[in-house]
Amino acid sequence: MARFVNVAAGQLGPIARNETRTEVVARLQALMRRAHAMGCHLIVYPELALTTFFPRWYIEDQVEIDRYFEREMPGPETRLLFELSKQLGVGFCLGYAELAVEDGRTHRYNTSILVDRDGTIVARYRKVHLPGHAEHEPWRRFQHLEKRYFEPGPGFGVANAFGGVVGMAICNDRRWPETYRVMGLQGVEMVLIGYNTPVHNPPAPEHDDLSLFHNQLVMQAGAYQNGTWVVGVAKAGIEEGVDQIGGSCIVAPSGEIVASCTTKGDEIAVASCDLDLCNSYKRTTFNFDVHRQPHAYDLIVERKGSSLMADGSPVSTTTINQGARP
Ligand code: ING
Repeated sequence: MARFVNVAAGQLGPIARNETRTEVVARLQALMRRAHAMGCHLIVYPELALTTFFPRWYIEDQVEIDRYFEREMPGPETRLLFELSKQLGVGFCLGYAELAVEDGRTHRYNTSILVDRDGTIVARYRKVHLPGHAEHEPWRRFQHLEKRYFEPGPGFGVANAFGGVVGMAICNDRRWPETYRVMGLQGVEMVLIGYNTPVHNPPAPEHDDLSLFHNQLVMQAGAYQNGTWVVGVAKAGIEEGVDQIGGSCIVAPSGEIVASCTTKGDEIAVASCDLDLCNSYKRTTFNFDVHRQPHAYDLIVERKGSSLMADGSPVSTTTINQGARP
């Protein structure tokens, strides 16, 4: 049998610093209408999809920083998107900067929500892997201050939605295998990932030419190794002078890319995703219960950084296999 979810990757081109939420919501609505016209049940939008990617700047005034955050969701300007979602019967995944007051304390997260076809929020995820740096580093062509502006979230969950098991991750999360495996262990069948990825990575410019390759590599690997669909959606193009990759795509549990955007602007790429295609991978090659050997994996949780031998050389597998720990 088949369990089809018709999905649109709702890629955005640049969002200017002075673009209002109302203007951005109009762009999101236009993409949702196009997705609906293609028979989609779900549209996935990028990370921080309501504003420009503000962590590219060192901003000292907290009032100015907080202008990029949402205190309520839906809020007065985003409500229109929820209403269209309910009207069209198209659910969505939306990334935004969340300002939350919990137990009297203010928290700031890089967040995404999953909204069902009736316009109700069914899941919320707060980005775990915050890349970049926390202090102003003027040597960089542009900053990447997510470690300054956001707190890491508690972890990766899944939700029963769209006829299957759906999970979320955000941008840098997609580069870490733990992201997919933690959701894989919860039976995830579709992982929704928005991203804002500059072509240029100041600490490692030699990686720049590989930015699109790395984007696809990690999502294809995550999909195949966990028998899940993966939908990756870019905020693309030259945004306030910084060129960000496109490469939005929909990856099947086989690891094959079944749909992808070809521009760096507002664009949808659509696929009819049969969630039952996950089964043959989850029941054979990646039948975790039959094949995994957790007794061999404890370093993954015990150790944050990789340990190096006294002379600075990496720990040899021989050392680990003998159980001796340097
Ligand atoms: N952006 C980038 C990402 O992980 C980055 C940061 C770029 C890390 C290039 C490594 C190399 O896709 C966000 N927002 O995480």
